[in-house]
Amino acid sequence: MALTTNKMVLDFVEEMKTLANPDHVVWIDGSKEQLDTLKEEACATGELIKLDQEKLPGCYYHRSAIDDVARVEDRTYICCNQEVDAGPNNNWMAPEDAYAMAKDIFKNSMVGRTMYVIPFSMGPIGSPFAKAGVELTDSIYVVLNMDIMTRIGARVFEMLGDSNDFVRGMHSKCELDARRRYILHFPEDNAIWSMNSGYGGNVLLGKKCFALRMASYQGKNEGWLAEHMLILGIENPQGEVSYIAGAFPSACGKTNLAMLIPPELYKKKGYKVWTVGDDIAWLRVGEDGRLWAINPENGFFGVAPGTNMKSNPNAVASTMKDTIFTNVVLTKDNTVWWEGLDNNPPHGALDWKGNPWDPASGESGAHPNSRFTSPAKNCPCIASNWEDPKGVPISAIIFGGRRAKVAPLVYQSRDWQHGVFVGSIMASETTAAATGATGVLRHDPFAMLPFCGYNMADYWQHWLDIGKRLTNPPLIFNVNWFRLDDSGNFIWPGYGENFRVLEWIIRRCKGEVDARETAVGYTPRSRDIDIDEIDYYIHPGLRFNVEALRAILSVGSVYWKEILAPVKAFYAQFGDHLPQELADELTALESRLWLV
Ligand code: OXD
Ligand code: MN
Repeated sequence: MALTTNKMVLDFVEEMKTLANPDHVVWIDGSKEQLDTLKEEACATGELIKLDQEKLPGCYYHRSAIDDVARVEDRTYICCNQEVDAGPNNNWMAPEDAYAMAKDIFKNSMVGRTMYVIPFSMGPIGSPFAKAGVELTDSIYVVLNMDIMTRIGARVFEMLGDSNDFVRGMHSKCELDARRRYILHFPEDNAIWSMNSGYGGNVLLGKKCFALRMASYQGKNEGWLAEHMLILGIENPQGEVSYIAGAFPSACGKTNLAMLIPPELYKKKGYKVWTVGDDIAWLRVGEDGRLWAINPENGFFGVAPGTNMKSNPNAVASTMKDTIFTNVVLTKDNTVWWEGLDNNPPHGALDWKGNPWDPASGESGAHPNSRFTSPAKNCPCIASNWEDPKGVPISAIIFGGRRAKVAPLVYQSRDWQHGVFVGSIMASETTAAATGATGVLRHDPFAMLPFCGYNMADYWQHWLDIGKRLTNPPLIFNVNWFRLDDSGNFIWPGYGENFRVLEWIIRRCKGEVDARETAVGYTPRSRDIDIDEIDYYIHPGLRFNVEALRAILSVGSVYWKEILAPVKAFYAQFGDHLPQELADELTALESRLWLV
């Protein structure tokens, strides 16, 4: 039975029902009984496998199709009227062509299946930040993941009332045919159509599709920001909490950073880290002229490999109940395993493809982009105010990526405009979170290249405009945990030790420490980053001393000069949409570099 009288919702459901022709339509009310029935049904068909309920209560296992394991950026489109509005950063299709193609693919795609209607909210219901969506899908896996990742059910329709302000999401697995796989966004119609995929990033439409691509477009029109950012709070020994938002490309450690445990040294002094979000932030200018942020999600869709009791005990704890695991190893006693979980790969297990797996074979058992979907409330370090409807005030923004050479461990931008420039020149080596080659350096401004729903140069302008409204803006920093030595080894220990850098950042925000002015921005004096009692658990062979610290704090002007031409070429793609301020910042950087 329909759960709303909102005519726009009813029309949308009716239109899609006529197109996809499901045998049944089921409205998801969010009740435990309904979700439990769906879990049983999915176990009966093999879509889910129930894990050992003693060891992993409420946990299930899923395998996706083997050619459907990551976001498909080359098949992801922004379908707006003018190509220039999508920008060179997006694939573009004219809306009428996209609708025609997609209708052909969706036609009768749900015959013999059930269409589930999922009302969902991005952001805590009742928050001024929150936005509603309705996702239609023929996948129980999607329903159950949406239940973890967003707030679903009848209460969302109460929030929506008669309003037309909801994203219309349509997803069908169709035949899971990779050649007809498309993720189409129609920002001008508030619609997302996703077909022939079952992979989370392509089908959990609240996440990348809505909370980033559609929301970034809405934010441009409505005066706010939707960002690929974690949010964390650092509590000092006096009990004051300062919040940091951080943008890093996919699979560069956002979840680990968001949940980090401070080194013993700091823990003893009384420092704590609280997680507000691990992937997405929606940010608004507050009445006090500060930038306020919420995490619009309700759970974590984390990368499993490499997650363990040392690298991220809080993430491991989050997965111990009510979690869905996708494409990891399934052990013979119905538990899960992945590379890097521990040093005891299981025998007699099945790999992510469902084949018997021999740990000695050299083949990995879990897919490198295998995932866990866990409720945020499971996380031991979740901030008590993580669902505060007004959000949290942001003191610092950090940008980061995988840079073998050029970027120092941390530097601070000169001001907001220069910070926007720093975000715009971000680049990182690609990872397994998207299909395509890994380890290739690409420009990924603000870690938003795959997620900005409109012309990225207009997005930079929007950031500059937001800055003008902030009377008390966050300071902007760039960090690089991934610098390599000449033999290709990481120099910085990373993980929990990154706290040492965050602490310097917060001291900068409070005006408690000075810095060295360099051509690229302000860097710490080596005496101001505490390197006492470093724990080398992740990189046992590593030894870090003050020389190494000086080396990674240094700004190698030779490397920096090498990035100027690629940045110019990257900027040139945006033609006259490029804000003059950024062109000026590039010129200013160039002249500063020639002075050193
Ligand atoms: C993610 C991604 O899943 O960025 O968060 O790919
Ligand atoms: Mn992400």
